[in-house]
Amino acid sequence: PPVIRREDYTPFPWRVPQTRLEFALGVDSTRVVGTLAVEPNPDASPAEEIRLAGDGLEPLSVEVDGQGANDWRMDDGDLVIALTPGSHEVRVTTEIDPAANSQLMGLYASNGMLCTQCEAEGFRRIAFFPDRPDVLSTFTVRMEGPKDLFPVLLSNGNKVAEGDEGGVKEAWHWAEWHDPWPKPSYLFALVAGDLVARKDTFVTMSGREVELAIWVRAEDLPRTEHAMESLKKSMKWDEEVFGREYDLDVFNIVAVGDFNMGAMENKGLNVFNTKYVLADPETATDGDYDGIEGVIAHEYFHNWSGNRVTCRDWFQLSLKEGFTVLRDQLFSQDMQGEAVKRIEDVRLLRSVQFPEDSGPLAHPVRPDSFREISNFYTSTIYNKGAEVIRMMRTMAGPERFRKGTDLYFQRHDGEAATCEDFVTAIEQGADLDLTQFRLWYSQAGTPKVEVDLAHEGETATLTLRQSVPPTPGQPDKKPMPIPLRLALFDRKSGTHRGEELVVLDRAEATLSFAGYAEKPVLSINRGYSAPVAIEREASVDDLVFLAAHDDDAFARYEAMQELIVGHLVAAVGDGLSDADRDAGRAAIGGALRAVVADPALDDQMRGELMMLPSQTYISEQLLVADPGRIHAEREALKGWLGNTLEAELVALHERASGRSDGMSAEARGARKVKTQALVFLAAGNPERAAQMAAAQYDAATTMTDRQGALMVLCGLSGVERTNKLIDFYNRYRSNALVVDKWFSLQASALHPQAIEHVKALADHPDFTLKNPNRVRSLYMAFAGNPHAFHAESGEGYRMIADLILALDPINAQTAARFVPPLGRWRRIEPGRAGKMRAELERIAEAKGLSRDTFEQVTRSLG
Ligand code: DPP
Ligand code: ZN
Repeated sequence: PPVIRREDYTPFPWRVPQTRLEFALGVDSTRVVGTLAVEPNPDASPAEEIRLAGDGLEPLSVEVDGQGANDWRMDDGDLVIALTPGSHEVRVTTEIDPAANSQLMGLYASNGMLCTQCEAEGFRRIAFFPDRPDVLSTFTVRMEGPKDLFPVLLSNGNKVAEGDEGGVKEAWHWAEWHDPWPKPSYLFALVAGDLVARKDTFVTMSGREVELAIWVRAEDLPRTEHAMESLKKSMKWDEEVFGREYDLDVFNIVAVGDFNMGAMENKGLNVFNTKYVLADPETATDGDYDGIEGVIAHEYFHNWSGNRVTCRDWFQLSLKEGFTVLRDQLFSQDMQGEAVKRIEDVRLLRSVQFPEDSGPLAHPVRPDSFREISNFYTSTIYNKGAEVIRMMRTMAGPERFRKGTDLYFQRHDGEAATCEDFVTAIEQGADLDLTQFRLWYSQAGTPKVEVDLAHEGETATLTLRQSVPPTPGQPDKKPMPIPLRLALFDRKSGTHRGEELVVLDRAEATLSFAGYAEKPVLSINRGYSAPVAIEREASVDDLVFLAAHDDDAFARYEAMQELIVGHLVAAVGDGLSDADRDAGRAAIGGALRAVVADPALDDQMRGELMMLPSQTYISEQLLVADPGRIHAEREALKGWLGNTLEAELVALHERASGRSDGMSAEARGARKVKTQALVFLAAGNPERAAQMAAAQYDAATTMTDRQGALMVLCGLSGVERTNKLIDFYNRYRSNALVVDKWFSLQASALHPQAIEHVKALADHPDFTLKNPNRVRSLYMAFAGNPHAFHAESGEGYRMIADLILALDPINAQTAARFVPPLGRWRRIEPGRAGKMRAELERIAEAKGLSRDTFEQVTRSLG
């Protein structure tokens, strides 16, 4: 497959002001007639033919200006038609088989309904079209189909007509939709099925009433309330915080059980994975509730950051994704509380994006080349992209940043823009000089900042040194502007004299702070103001101090993490003397005890502070990691803490159990610390923890409590584990999303037989490779299970490679997502690394690999 390069961009020679699509719908056969009004693009060099992208399509008829055309050819799946200069009408008929579409790209059948997914390049599986984001067209869609199978017919925009008469067959009906906003084909959507809606209305800031509908299967209707509330909150928030008003009379959301991604922002007709719509306390966890709120907001916010202003080409993907992630993060901070949300976002960044950025798949926020764009829907594009824009906001302040985004929306409304356009608008609107800052878009790799604080006389001297590591294709890097919020604490009073924002824009800088008779305690990168790795030799005392006293919640969490990471990295490195091990554990135990006891903390924050750093994050600190040793040391520490703090943890569990019912913030916090307490106790006193977990399971009034208890039991051996797993399955077997949890809990458990469990689950009647949620629930959970995936025998690696090979022909996009865990081999100890590499080679040798998997495997072996 060819490599596509950003520098090769040229505009499309034709414009397509109008597109009319006519669908005769059937599950096994759908006929599509596409009529395109085309005219030469004055901004491009003229062409004598038009290339319409196709993927697996055959033209049944080709007409130009109402006449059958002969002057056309097929080229690599595309339809190339000769055209004389001037405006034309091009009409092409094709037929597709939605039921056979297991890739879930284009038009496909899910549970009897028909739906679409077009981003990034799925539209070319439906109709021949210039399927690229810089070709914007006004779409009119007429669809007809059997009324009994498809009583509901939806597309983008507004429904303009419908009827029962005139269908190709009796008992058919039809509907016509018109979307007044020109859009690229990746935002096209169509849904036909037996659906019911939760309806509501929203009055916009200018007083227009918008009809809201969330379409689901009838039995799911009771679980749509939270999604609807989230939608209304998102609409209001985007008006208040970004000044963005909704622009159609209807906003439809459809929930689909078979979906590759989380959700899709098609204009006026968002299509969602059921996972991000359906919730009630009995079947969804607090995390699921937050996920729904965040994803509903994200897709809604795309209406401006993505749809009204779209991307010129797919290299600009972060233009809409990074910005929209930032927008949904700020929204969730406002809904849920800033501190906890920020900690969660940073944890995700460091556990997914950092490993990506330090491995063979590292790429800049604005990539330079790709073979398959689906592989670039990455944590770098999304999460690092959001961090990069967040830094601009930090440097400008929220008010000036808003001036920048206002300018961006105003200047580029209706256009296909670039990351450069965005930066320029922020630069001018917010009055910032972002010349050097643009490096954040072009340089891959997580910058490292070495921090040293010296003290002499009355002066504290801070030295900062940055370096950006080499990444594939980018051996040498330049220093970037790194905004660091910092404060110097007086050890005695436990206070500081105010926070400063320092922008480190050179390789090295030294700052002096006068008037400190004693050496202060440094709190740096507060609020995680820059997505960098801070390296410093902070003393255990300083970290304990910050964990207890820092007034920045993130910095407090960070101090806890640093304290534990420092200890574990030393333990798995050269090993610790008994005395050092005891001292390290005592410090961590003391800090954790203080967290458990601190009356000033709410439980949500307490739960964050109690969390041990993840295995991936610890591995990231090491050039070459031994997963077995890290796992053993981490578990040993957990066990020691569970043992040493047993009384406190049991008391915490008991106290929290008294107030963990309902959906209040307090109850949610209580649920969080309950399960945290059980996690430590399970490592320290498994018998007692098993009893407590079984009791928590039985008394549970929410999925959060029930799943938390079952998660703990899954890691233990014994009869309670079996009993509760059986009970859970029987209780929820008809609910696919909860059955997913049942698979995941077993696949991610630290149980010694996890590999055997996963093998057995792959043969379970409920397991299928056809449903991405189900595949991920078993195998993504397994690939993230440090102890089972990294089994010394290499069996875990083999299982993931076998999965990739089996899934690739069915769903290439999803299969390729399983390559990165194997691609980490260079950072793993040689014994395991050889086995991981061998599995990648085995995949690479397979015949007929998809472009998706081929690209990821090649880069990973690279
Ligand atoms: N649906 C995906 C998202 O919203 C891709 N646009 O991020
Ligand atoms: Zn998005």
